[in-house]
Formats: sequence, structure tokens, C-alpha cells
Amino acid sequence: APATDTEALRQRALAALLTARDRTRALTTCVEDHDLTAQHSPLMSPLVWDLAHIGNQEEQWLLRAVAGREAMRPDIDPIYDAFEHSRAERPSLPLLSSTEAHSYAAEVRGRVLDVLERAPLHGSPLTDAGFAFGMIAQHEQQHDETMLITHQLRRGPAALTAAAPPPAPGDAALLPGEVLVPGGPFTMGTSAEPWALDNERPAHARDVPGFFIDTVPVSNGEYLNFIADGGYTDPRWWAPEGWANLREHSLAAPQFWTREGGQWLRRRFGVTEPVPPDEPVLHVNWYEADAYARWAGRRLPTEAEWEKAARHDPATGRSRRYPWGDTDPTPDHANLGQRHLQPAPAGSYPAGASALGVRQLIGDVWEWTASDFLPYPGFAAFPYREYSEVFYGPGHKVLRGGSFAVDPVACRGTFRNWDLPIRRQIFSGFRTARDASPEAA
Ligand code: AVJ
Ligand code: FE
Repeated sequence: APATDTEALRQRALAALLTARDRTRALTTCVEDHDLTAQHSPLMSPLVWDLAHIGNQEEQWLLRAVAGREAMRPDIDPIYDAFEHSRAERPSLPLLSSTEAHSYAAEVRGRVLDVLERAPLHGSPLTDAGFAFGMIAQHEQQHDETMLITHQLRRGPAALTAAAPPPAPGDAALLPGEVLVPGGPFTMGTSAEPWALDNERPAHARDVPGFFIDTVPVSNGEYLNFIADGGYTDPRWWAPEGWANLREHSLAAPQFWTREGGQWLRRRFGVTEPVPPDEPVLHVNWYEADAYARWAGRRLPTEAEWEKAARHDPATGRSRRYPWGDTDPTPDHANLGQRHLQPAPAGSYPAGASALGVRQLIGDVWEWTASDFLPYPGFAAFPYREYSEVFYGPGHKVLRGGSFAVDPVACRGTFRNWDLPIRRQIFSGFRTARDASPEAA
């Protein structure tokens, strides 16, 4: 590769690593030590586990795999291997203390910066275009989202400093309710995006018949109509497993909602407020999204439909990197990066609209799709099976688009997230779709 390209890649990798560490530091220094080592929910690790795991993954991939260094602390590898111990059992492991975890992560990072200065960013699949550095920046940012979820589950007064609310949309009331996506093939996935993870690859043609998709994510106001219409008391809207889960846990509204004096309130990062009707609904599981869609006479979009709505440009026939085009996200395009600790009102970010006029596909809330998490034709696990391959199958549903908690480095039109259909502590919402009649399509 020409030297200038290599220098630009090095700068990009450096910036991505530094941005991730700034966020990690903010999330792990705003609470007292006991809040770092406590388990705030059996669904989550103690924050101090995420912190040392971030350092341990960085050590394994950038110091050992890329630079061939010896293990710094081989004794702690099993403690920070996500497959050895469930989240629920992590508090009982001999974890590094918060001081030790901070200094371990800092020590690893210091050595990584030396490696990055000299590493050839080409000549091996792991380092081509700085992939391993980009992968580790994405890994850290994914755990920064995980840690933000832990903060949301934590009881007590707010720990994170209040962020400015996102900008209100000007023209939301004028938007059409849905957008027609014409039928035909489009290119799904990518073979060109240098830091795309294994499950996004390779690019391949997918034929998607015409369909209509909501212009904006489903709002709290719309979701309240479902609740008021008895949505949580009528099994006819629910998949059987979703109904069983609802009964077992007495679900009656999204997570973090409570009803007081005839009004719905929701708690967010230690603050309780009336549910804002114009915000996209958040903290619903796949079954809730599926039931709402059925109640509304619609359905969830498939993963391929979601990606076609986000990337397909009918004027050129090609797929864009992002809904708005091929340029990296700016604050005008989307609500990303924990800049605002909440989704923007439905209809925001006109500059982020897709070629067909669909809004807020990137940022704000992760969007449940109808699809199971499955490999694309030609998939090859890289660089490790445990990132994607071991999760493929009918147990996990795909989420797309990223939330306000996702950093731009870990978000693009092809990025795939997945979770169990009962999960709702994640920053999940959804939009609905319907088939187009043959004439319309
Ligand atoms: C892609 C969000 C499902 O958190 O389990 C972090 C990301 N993988 N460390 C997860 C991940 C390994 C992953 N998700
Ligand atoms: Fe991890």
C-alpha cells in the first residue's frame, strides 16, 4: 500500500482506539468503586469485568496475535473469557480490583500504541487496512454500550452527567407514514468495507419483493395505543413463546415503565419522567415488537428488507454504505456515540434519510427484524468463531441500525447485531412493514 494510505489508516485506527477509551473511562470513573464491582443485574457483568475484558481482548489480538508478544497475565485469561463463565457467575470470580483493572487496561494500551506506530497495515488478513485495530476499537465500543446498559439497570440517583437532549424534528408531522421499497435484487452485505466484521461478509445479491416500511420507528405514543387497547392481555397478538414469557414475568409495558396515578412513567439513568409520546419506543423484546406489529395489521421487516430500505439507491442500483450515502456519519446524520443519552423524537435527522426517504435507520434505537441470525452465503469465520459463528441459528433474532449508545466505528448499513428474543434491557425498538400488492410493487 502507498505510504500515505498507510499513514491515514494508522491515524484512523489511533483515533478510533482513543475515542473508545475516552468513553470507557467516562463509564467507569463516574461511579464509586463499589458500583464498579457490584452486579447490578444477573444479566450483566460487573462493570469492572467489562473493563478488564476490554484490556484482555486488546492484549490477545493486538499484542499477542499482531505483535507476537508474550502474554502479560496468562493467569487472568480464563476469568475474562466470555465463554468460560456466564455473566451471572462473574461477580464470584477472583476479578482484578478496579485499580488493577484500570492499570492493566492502561498498560496494554500503552504497548498497543507502540505496536500501532510500527505495524505494517498490509500483508496479512489480520492487519490489512488495520483490521485488527478497527476490530478492537469496535469491540471496546460494543462493551461501552454494554456498560451503558448496566448503568441503566443500576438503581439509585444518576451517575452519568446529563447530556443535552437531541434536536427536535421540524417536519415529522408532514412525513408519509410509510415508504414503498420497489421489488427486485439489491446488494446485501459487503466485501469492500475494510473494518466490516465477518458476519457482514461477503457482498451478495438478494432478491427482495416490493414492500412498504414505516418512515420512522414506532413511537411511545403509538405503543401506548397498543397497551390501552389491551395488547398485553390478548394472546391473539403474541407468538406462543412470547405469551408464555409475558405471563411468567407479568409484562404489561416496556421495561423501566411504571404506572402511577393513571400516568405512564419511565426511569432512565436514575431519572423518572412521564413517557414522552414522540420518542421511539425503547426496551421492548422481540415478542413485544412482533405482537405490536400483528395488532397493527402489519409485520416486522426481514433483515434483507431493512438493509434494502437503508442502502438501496434506485437511481444507481447500488447499495450505499449508509442511508444518506457513502460518507461517515456526522452529528447531522444520526444520533450515535452516546452524545445524547436518549433516542431523538421520531422523524428527526432529515439529513440522515435513505434514498427512498426512510428516516432514523441509523442511530436512536436498535431495530428488531423478523429474521434469525444466519450466515450469508460464502461466510467464513474471521478471526475467531466465537464472534459470530457460534451464535448462528434460530435462537437469536437480528437487530439493525444501532442505537444512541453505539459509536460510529461500530455502525454502518451492513452492521448486524443479534440477541435472544426475550431480551429487552438492550436499547431496542422497531419499525413495521407490510407486503406491497403486485401493482404497487
Ligand atoms: C454483537 C453485541 C451481540 O455483546 O455479545 C462483545 C458483541 N462480542 N464481545 C455481545 C461482543 C464479543 C456482542 N454483540
Ligand atoms: Fe467482548
